[in-house]
Amino acid sequence: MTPFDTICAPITAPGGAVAIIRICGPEAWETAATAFNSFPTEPTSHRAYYGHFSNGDDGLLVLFAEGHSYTGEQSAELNIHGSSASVATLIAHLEQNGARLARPGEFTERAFLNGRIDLSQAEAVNDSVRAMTDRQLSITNELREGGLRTAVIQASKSIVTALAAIEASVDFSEEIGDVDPLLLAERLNAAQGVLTPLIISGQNGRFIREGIRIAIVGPPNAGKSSLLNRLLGVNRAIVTNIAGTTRDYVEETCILAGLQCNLIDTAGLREATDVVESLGIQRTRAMAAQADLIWYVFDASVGLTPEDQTELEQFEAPVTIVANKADLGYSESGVCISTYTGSGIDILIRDLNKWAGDVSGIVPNRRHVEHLQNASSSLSCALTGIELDHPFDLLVTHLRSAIYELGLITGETADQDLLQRIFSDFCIGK
Ligand SMILES: Nc1nc2c(ncn2[C@@H]2O[C@H](COP(=O)(O)OP(=O)(O)O)[C@@H](O)[C@H]2O)c(=O)[nH]1
Ligand SMILES: [Mg+2]
Repeated sequence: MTPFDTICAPITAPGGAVAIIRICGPEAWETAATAFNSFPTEPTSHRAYYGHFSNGDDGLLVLFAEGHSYTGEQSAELNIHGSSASVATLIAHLEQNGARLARPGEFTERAFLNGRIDLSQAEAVNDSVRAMTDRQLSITNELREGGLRTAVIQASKSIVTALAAIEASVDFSEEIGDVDPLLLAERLNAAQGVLTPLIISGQNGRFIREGIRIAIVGPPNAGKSSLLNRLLGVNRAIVTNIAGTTRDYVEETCILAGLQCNLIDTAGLREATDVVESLGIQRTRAMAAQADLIWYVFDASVGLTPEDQTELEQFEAPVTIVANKADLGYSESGVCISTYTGSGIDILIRDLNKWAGDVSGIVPNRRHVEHLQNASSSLSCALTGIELDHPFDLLVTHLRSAIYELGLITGETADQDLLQRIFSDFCIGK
């Protein structure tokens, strides 16, 4: 195990009734003992002890022996009352008695460096903490439990075996003879067979994983802000019957049909009457360009105008047309809703759900998908090489690069830069 120093940090968010401070490293128990009046003479892993802490607070101390903790190192968790005063005084005491304040993500980084989890699992820890919907949580659980790690190792093994066979046949051609190209192709196809469904599931699950950016766009007075308010269940955006009420965009996150949605209400599209409105409309177009999905809202009693048609042709993102004010009129185009009566909103949400797709099992994140794709195209190059009877030593580069790409997912081939990028995204205490 890598020798590390002893670190500490609150692992709970401020504001709760209870706070937990974790200490981990070679002197974790020793440091905890300086802060706790009932430290046992024979400390036992996974036991909780009641007593008083150095700051006068009372609570529980839980001990974890080396090899049996989150990071793999000796650890202690101090359960105290959740006030900021209690946390700050205890942390100050620990800092004076052998521990240093942990950097963001340092506990999980140590778990990774100590080989308890791979990089994909470490990333999933962060996602578990941030999951907003039960679908995000279940994706994240699968990754955290090592679903991707197992699959990637399996693919990697097939490639390594193929590579070893080629290298042996190059080095010892007289003793071993040539490699059977069919056998080689079979190994690489086996690896492809693992990677392809992972890539598809990562792509299909993107919106469930990351949430959906939905820009609510359309002519003034169509009821865009009313729709936002209705979906949020609060009067977030100003609604009036004056065209041009919404000038700046309003962005809010909510959960619709179990999907994390970032709803962006925008200024109505029309010839602006003043500078502020025209800047607002510029922002509307920028929001529409960045959105995953556009809800184009128009007034059903007015109908879709030629101006609407022109706007609709310009969007690059997929568009769902929404005919609002169904209580006043009817439109053939799009989903008919009324933000007044609430009619049709369920259909709009069902449409969203269908649009976002469904996935189950292992859903790799964007970073994983990128490396899976790179590995997969290297394998394709190697397979083409085999088909075209290329000399086997030319395949070696492709196979090495596939192994390297897969190693970036598990972290095996990750450099310091990549690790830093990933762990700096964590909060302190993770
Ligand atoms: N009859 C009716 N009026 C609506 C409906 N939704 C919004 N409105 C009204 O339409 C006007 C414009 O609404 P607003 O949400 O500000 O539209 P926006 O300019 O597109 O954001 C307001 O007077 C709303 O009360 C609806 O479903 N039915
Ligand atoms: Mg508005």
